Order: sequence, then structure tokens, then C-alpha cells
Amino acid sequence: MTPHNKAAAGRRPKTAGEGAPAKQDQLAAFTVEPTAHLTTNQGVQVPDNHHSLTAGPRGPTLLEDFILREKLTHFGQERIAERVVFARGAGAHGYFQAYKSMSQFTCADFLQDPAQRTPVFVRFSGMTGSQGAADTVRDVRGFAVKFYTQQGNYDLVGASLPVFYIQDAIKFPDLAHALKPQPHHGMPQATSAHDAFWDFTSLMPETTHALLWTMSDRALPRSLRMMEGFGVHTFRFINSQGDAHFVKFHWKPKLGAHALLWDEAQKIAGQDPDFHRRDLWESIEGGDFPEWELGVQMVAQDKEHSLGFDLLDPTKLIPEELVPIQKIGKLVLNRNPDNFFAETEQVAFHPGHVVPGIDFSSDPLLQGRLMSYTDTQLSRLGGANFHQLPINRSVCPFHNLQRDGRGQQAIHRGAAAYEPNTLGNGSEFRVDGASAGFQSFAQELDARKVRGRSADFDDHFTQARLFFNSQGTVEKEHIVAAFRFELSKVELPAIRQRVVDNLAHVDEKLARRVAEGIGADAPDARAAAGRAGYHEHRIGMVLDEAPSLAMASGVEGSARTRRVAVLVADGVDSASLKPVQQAIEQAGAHCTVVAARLGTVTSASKRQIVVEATFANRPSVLFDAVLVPAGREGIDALARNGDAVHFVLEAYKHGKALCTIGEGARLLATLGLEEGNAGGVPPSGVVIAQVPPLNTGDTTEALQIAHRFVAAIARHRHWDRPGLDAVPA
Ligand code: HDD
Repeated sequence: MTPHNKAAAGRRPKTAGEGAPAKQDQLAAFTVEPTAHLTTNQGVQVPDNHHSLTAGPRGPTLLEDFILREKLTHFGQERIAERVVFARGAGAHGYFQAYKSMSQFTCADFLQDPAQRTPVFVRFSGMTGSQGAADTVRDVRGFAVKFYTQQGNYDLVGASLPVFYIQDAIKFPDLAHALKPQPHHGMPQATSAHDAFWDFTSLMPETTHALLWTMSDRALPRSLRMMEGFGVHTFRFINSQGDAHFVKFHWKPKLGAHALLWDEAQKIAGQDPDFHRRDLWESIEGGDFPEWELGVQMVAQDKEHSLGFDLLDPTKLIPEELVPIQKIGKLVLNRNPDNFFAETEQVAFHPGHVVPGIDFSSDPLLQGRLMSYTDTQLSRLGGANFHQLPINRSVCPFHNLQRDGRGQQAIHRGAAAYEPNTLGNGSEFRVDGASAGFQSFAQELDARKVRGRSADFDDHFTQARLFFNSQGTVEKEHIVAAFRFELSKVELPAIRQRVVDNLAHVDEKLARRVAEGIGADAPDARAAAGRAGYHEHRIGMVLDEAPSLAMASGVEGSARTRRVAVLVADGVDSASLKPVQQAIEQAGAHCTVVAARLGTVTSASKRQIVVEATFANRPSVLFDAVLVPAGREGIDALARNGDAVHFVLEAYKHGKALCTIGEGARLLATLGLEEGNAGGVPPSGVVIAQVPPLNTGDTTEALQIAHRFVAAIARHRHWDRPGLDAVPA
């Protein structure tokens, strides 16, 4: 059974919710479910939910119908403003568990005890699109984690890229306005491929590094479960003695980091705009709990200036080659929300929600964020008590002297809502300079006020070049193609030219190739250098390349949770298919039987095979791999069906693993491949197998086929296939 079926059956994995009991109990107290009857909000039983109160059966509706009025009024107020950025999101519950005590570096409660599980709620999101946008657009994704720690809530509000577009929060509204649909006609939705975005970014060279990441495969994750996350800014760890280390946070997916192809991403946006959220939901429902490891890069306070760039600059990253990442714990998502609005929509993240042991750095982008998030929650969630919404409540008690406000849920008792006081409990209550509680790092500050940035922030190209140099050949090709696509949508030639000229400071060849693809003039580095906003202050990286920045060099792949389409028609050979299919499932991948129509097909041995999807309703872009069984009659039928042939060719073109058994290879005839592979060694990731001798009961050969196929699936994509451009798909 695929996770999809399981979800449909409404089944929950046995361990769901494990590790997050405290949060679950808290939410349960607020659960309101209709049982035998309905009531109004005042608790009055509704006699009839199908008819308004009217003057006679054919007369006008009466104004006194308070049941109707209440229902329609509430309905009209159901929507709240979507987030101004990162509007489209998907969330899940889970837990975080440290691998070892980090007390040497931080006193944060959730990083002390490896036996302790801290409940979390995670919201993934896309920065650009509205709530109804497609999931697979090219975009930076939000990766926001709320840890419900015993010392209060800690929010790590990060993203799928380790660097940001701008260095100072004062530019954030400009960035968002340039990125979002243009104000005069409200187009285009959920894409940066338009004049305003490239106009702004080409005038702001500090965006270059993040742009390179956005044009790379990183901006097209295959799954949220296969996406890295980053805290972006430099933060501080503080231990119980008050000693600090700078720290950068990383989330490393256990399934490795993998991307979609641009062609796939665009097609999926139409085929299943909910591709990522569905994948997350179904994986959790099916018990394939997504996992990430939390990694940290720590830099001692006195080594702040030793890296060759400014740690406070959010357009820079620390290459793992300079400061290795220590894995300090794991994040497991094991429970889907019960209610999208109450949890995923109402969750309020804030980079300023920190706990003892974690502190800010003076990164000017981070400092500005500290102001902005409260403000947005106040307007989005309707008042100062948004922390009392179930999803936002801390699991440790909170009590202070803040009072009243819209939507107040607490009934505060007593006469004293001020401090110090003696009226509260008869003796003096005073909170004044205690050494317990949140302590800020005692950073020394003695400075003149200035509207400006350190010259250290002025090198906008060296790390962009490092990133580009570190990509593999195919990844570089994808970056060139992405720039060409985006800029081809830009109507003003002057804007395209500015981008090309800026790129000349990253890599001359990259700039030239982009220019060729969009009919721009040859890149002119001097023109870029002459423009306002360009600063020449090379910091000089000690590295020319950092292999860790290439996605393809990531974690060893796994076939676990991958989706395999099994193409069938009447007359396929189910006997040879079955053991291969079983072995694939055992490797943790999920098979779905796909045919021309739903219902069943009859195999060569007259067995009924249930069809779960059709070529039209779940095309190849929604799968990671394709398996074509043997069976002359069945394969004849599939070979005559253009949709089936296209399915296979498209998967091939997208670099996906393919396996054919016996006559199944005929679906690859267009590629010049043959049954038994008479043509020689098949292309990478293609397994062309003979029918295994099953009448002996020996499944060794079938297992070998499955083993080769599973290994091909685990490699995610096979780019080293000859003549891909010529494949008609
Ligand atoms: Fe932000 C939401 C991540 C810079 C202002 N941001 C938001 C979310 C994420 C990020 C993941 C969605 C949280 C959720 O799921 O509810 N933001 C980032 C990152 C940044 C960043 C990684 C740079 C390193 N943001 C940033 C700046 C500002 C904002 C500089 C303003 C000065 N961000 C907001 C916001 C949002 C937001 C307008 C919209 C909705 C919300 O806060 O709750 O306040």
C-alpha cells in the first residue's frame, strides 16, 4: 500500500505523536468537535442546519434568524490576512533530541540531555507565492522550527539557503516588493522571472550570492524531506559561565539533499500544485517520518575576524571546509497537524523568541527582523495575545503582569498587576537583577552612531564565485539555464544587460553563456563596476572551491520513500514482476501500479492487478523511477499507447531510474535500447533485465534485478545519459 492509500484510509502510524505529548495534551483542551448535535457559539442547540427561518415556506428570510446570522457572519470572517512573505506553508509536529550534552557551549535546556525529547512544530514555506501558489516554483523555502523547551519557546526561523539577498533589514520591504507580483497588474504569481525582481537585484550587487543559490538546483527541492535548512545568521551560544561562541545552524536531511529538474518542477506545478505538502503529509501518515540532523559551526569569540569575511554579513556563509559542521541532535517529524488553520496558519514564529543559552549577533538583518515579526503577528493574528493561541503557547508555565488585550484567554486573579508589589501575596515581590533567567551576552559596545556598514560587507562576488566554482558540471548547466529562463522573461533589455555585467564579476564564462542565451551584449565588468551600489573591496577567500557547496556531493543516497511507477496493461507478466516489486518495497520505496485507466488489468496468468493511478492523473513527473514488467501481450498494448511511451521517455529524460523486465524493454525502443540489451551497456540508471527463471522457485535473479534498480533509484538522478536533448518528451 502506498502512503497515499494509507492516508486515504485515514490510518495513523502507531508512533505518531511520540515525543510531543505535552503539546498534544495542551491542544486537546481546545478541541471542539460536533458530536450528536450542533449548537450556536452561545451553546444553544441548532434544530435544523438546512433551512433558514422564513415567513412561510416561499417567503423572505427573517432578520431575527440568529442561527443563520451567526453562521454567515462567522463564515465571512474565516480568513485572516496571509503572511506578507512565506504565505504558503505546510507544517508538522515532532520532536528534537540532542545527541550529547552541549553544556560546554550553551546552557539551552533542549541541548543538555540526550534522553530528553523536546516537542517541536515546523513550518515549511515558499517566500514568493501567495497561499494558493504551486509548491514547486523556483524559490527560497522557509524552514521555521518552534522548539517548546522547558525554558520557553525557541524559534529558529531559517531558510533553505544559507545566505540571504540583502545585508540590512531596511531593504527587506524593497526586496519583497520587487519579488512579489508587480503592483500595477498583480502579475506574475510565485516567480522571480520578471522585470521588477531583476531590476532591483541588478541594482543591488549584494544580492549576487543569494541569486546564484536561487538559480541553482537548491531552489527546486525534490521534497521538503530532502531539503537542507539554515539559520542563515550568525547567532551566539552562551554557557552557564557566560562564555560565548558564534554559531551557525544547519539542518541536514537524513534522506540527503535532492532537487527536481526545472522542466519537472514546472509540469508538477500544474499536475499537483500541492506536491510538497502532499509528500510531507503522506510520508508522515504512512510512518516514513522525515528526519534532519542539527549541525552547528562554532567560532570562538576571539576568532571572529579570522575567516576572511565578516561573520555578521548574512550574504556570506562559512564553508564547511573552513569550519566543520558538528552534528548535535536530530529532528523527527511524526505527526501531522489536526487542523491546518489552527496550527499551520496561526503559528507565529519570531527570530526574537530565544531561550537562555542562545543569543543574537549584531547582524543588521537579524537585528531588523527582531522588530518586524512582532508587528506582523499583531496585525495578522489580531492582537497582543497571539502567544495564547494553542500552537503558540509554551509548554512551561508563563506568567507576567501583562494584562487584558483583544482575545485574552486567561482570567488573571489578584489586585496587583505591577511589580514590585506587596499586595500579591503579602510579602515583597521584586524581580531585579537575578542571575537566573535569560542573560544577554555582555558584549562591549562603544561606538558612534552611523548609517552605514563596515567595509567588510562590500565584497559581493567572491563567495558567489566560490559557490559557482564548487558546482558540478550539470549543476553549472542548470544555473546557466535558470538565468537564461528568468532573464528571457524580463522585457527591458537594459535590465538583462545589467545582470549579465554583474555576473562578469562572478565568472566571465557564466556571464558570457547567459548573455548568449538571451541575446544580450557581451558582459562588461567595467560597466557593472561603474554603477552606484557597486563596491570594490575584495576580502579574498582562502578557498577556490568548496565541494560541500555542491548538492550532488551530498549524503550517500537512499531509495527509501521513493516513488516507483509500475506500468501495466492486460497481459503483463505478474509472476516475474512480483518478487522485484516486493524487493523494492522492502528497500523502503513505494510502488504504484499505473495503467491507461483505473480498475484492474488481467495478467498473462489471469490474475487481477489493481490499478492505482492512470498515465493522465499521475504522470511520470510525480514519480522517481519506472518499472516495466515483461509479458508480450501487455507490452504490445503499452507500446501502442503514446501516453505509456511518453511516460517512460519523460522519466528517462529527467534522469530517473528505469527498469524493464523481458519484453518491457520495447518501451525504450525510441532510445535505441532493446530487450536483453543487445545494444551493449545500457545508459546510467537503466536496468534492462531478462525474465528471471521463476518456475524453479529461485528468486535470486529477481532479487539481483531489484538490487540494481534500487541502487539506481538511490542515486536520485542520472545525468550522464547520452543525447538527452534529443529525447522527444
Ligand atoms: Fe522573514 C516570515 C525567514 C528576513 C520579515 N521569514 C518568515 C518566515 C520565514 C522567514 C521562514 C515564515 C515563518 C512561518 O512559517 O510562519 N526571513 C527569513 C529569513 C530571513 C528573513 C531566513 C533572512 C535571513 N524577514 C526577514 C527580514 C524581515 C522579515 C529582514 C523584515 C525586516 N519574515 C518577515 C515577516 C514575516 C516573515 C514580514 C511574514 C510573516 C511572519 O513574519 O510571520 O515579519
